[in-house]
Amino acid sequence: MWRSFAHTMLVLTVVALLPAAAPASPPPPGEIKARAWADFHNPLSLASPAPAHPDTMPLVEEVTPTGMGEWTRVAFQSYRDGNWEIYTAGGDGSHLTRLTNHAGSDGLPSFDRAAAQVAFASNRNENLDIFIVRADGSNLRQVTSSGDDESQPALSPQGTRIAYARDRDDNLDIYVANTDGSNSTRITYHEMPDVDPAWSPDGSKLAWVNMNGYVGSIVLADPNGSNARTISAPLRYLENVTWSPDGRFLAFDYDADGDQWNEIAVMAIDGTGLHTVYDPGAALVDAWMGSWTGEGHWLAFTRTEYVIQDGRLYLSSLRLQRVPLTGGNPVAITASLLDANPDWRSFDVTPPDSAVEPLPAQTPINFYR
Ligand SMILES: [Ca+2]
Ligand SMILES: [Ca+2]
Ligand SMILES: [Ca+2]
Ligand SMILES: [Ca+2]
Repeated sequence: MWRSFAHTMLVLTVVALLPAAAPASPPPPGEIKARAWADFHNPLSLASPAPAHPDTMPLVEEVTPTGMGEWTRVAFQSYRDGNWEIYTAGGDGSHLTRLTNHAGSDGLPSFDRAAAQVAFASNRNENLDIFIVRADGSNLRQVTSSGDDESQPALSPQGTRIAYARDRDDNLDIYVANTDGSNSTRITYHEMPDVDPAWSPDGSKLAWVNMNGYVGSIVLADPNGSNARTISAPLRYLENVTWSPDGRFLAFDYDADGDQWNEIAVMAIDGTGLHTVYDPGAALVDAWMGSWTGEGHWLAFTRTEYVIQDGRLYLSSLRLQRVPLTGGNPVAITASLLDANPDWRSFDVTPPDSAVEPLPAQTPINFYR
């Protein structure tokens, strides 16, 4: 979630801070992205103003109802009301519920396993802090309150602990605390940014990303930081690590083919089998990994499109979509072009059968004779 947080909340601010001098000839889009990426860890991203080109974002996308709204929930952030807020909806976009209503930027939602509560990051108190709210919008409470920026919250599956990244003295590290904020413990001590924590489905492991410039490596450890080991090669623009429901695989996004724009990829937790699942296949488009669907057949993600104006990268649209784990065409989750960072939960292991097949009216009881 680390760069998504930056991207989603901050790209506009970041680009606004870049030198104003125009080059003799415009740099290629990839170079502009690389330049913006260098500042993406700046937590001020949450203070991002509205997307730059709202006129280019008509809300026109159709979503086909599938009935999954009754057995799935997706937490996400949306700018649809002119301010980053936390929402939930069914996996088909139905049952839309807004959980926050504050002038500050609220983003990066994380469900517990039961989808009973949502953790999120907010800059409503000047710097970034972690908050938790019930899935019905009640019982909002603040988990962190330091003057540092705390972000990228990951609720443990049981909903009792929370992992997050804290930016202290310009060094991002992973912390784990109880959900009331007590017992906050730092578990990484690298000079480089340690970001994007993710709990295994049984709560016994944490994965996170250790950054080094444009590349990141996936680290796996116990929740107290012990037994840490790096399980991936350095991957360009790596972010948004998330576990499969069976705990055997990780999905994330990175630039697999070297064209600067991110694809969604899957790898086993022993580091083998790295392969690309989905490539948007266009310049100025990233796929940001969000969450596996509960039954594990789909990957929910943010399709992120950019525009370049005056040599700067701007967000153009953010769409929630899901793509089959086996690859193929994405399906829309919501209809807005201003939604990002989905976290998906399903309440059943498998979708319910839609109907029992009725027997023919005249079927004899002794039909097998
Ligand atoms: Ca808000
Ligand atoms: Ca803080
Ligand atoms: Ca660090
Ligand atoms: Ca790419």
